[in-house]
Amino acid sequence: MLIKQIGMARVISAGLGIIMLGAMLASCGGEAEKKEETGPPDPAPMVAVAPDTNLSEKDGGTTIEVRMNVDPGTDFIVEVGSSDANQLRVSTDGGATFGPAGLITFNSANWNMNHVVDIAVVHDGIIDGDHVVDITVAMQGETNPARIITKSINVADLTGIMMNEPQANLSGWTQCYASIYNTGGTDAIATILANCNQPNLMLACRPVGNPDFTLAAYAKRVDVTTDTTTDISTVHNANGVDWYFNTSKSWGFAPQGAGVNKSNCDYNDGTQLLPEQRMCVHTSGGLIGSGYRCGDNQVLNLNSNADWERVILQAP
Ligand SMILES: [Ca+2]
Ligand SMILES: [Ca+2]
Repeated sequence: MLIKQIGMARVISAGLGIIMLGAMLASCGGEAEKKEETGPPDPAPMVAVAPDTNLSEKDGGTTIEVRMNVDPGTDFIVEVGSSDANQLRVSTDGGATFGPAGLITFNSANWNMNHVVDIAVVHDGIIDGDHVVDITVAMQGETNPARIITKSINVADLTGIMMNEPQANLSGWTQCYASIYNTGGTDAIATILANCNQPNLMLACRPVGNPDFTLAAYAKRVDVTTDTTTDISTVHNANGVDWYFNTSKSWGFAPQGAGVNKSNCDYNDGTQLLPEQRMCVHTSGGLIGSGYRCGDNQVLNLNSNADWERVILQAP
């Protein structure tokens, strides 16, 4: 009974929940061990604010907040780790550096203050499916699973069309082509594809000088460059995006299932679904042409426009 009361008091103050109580009861076999349990609660980290549990590569990330259950009296080092640093990375220094793990030092001055831990989604640049990643919080070096707090986060693959995506988030990608929308008749598509020869390609567009892409989408290189002929409505679906490509018509993407009107670029006559999520570049005779859209052409027609650019990025 004594053990149970102590155990319950610990649960209330420790915030580690029933798992910790169960572990302590299981370990209390004899009288000598019971006496050892009569001291103050063990210092242990606790997660005061839990993370978002559903993220995608379209998200920047989430945060958790960590503090101690009691004053540790001396320096107590907590390690926050990611079970898969290829999907989620953590920062315990306010976002200055991200890695597979980070440390927080608690002491009598800060034990009861929430320390914000930033968790960043890795934009890996590959079509790698969804992953469940465990974020763990425990005393540095802790190996007892009952004393390790685990928060599982689902990280969905990046699919579909990104809007207002910071290029800085696309850590797996390198730029292999860019031109202003008024460029036409000079850049050979064969040369562009020779430079953009990695297995994944992303088409993107934005105002010149803007660090964020107004629109961006990617898929396997073979999908982004599948010839959809000069037909007005044929698309090729891949990675949640409808693609079209022909060296004498146009090159671009539209929302999955929303239909296209390649005349010669995808043209919004006022009836298109999701016109703001469509990108199109004219092509002619194997060359990139001037224009045409980065969003809704009824809002902004980019033929001969000198202020917007189209960009191609690649990833292994
Ligand atoms: Ca991923
Ligand atoms: Ca991915």
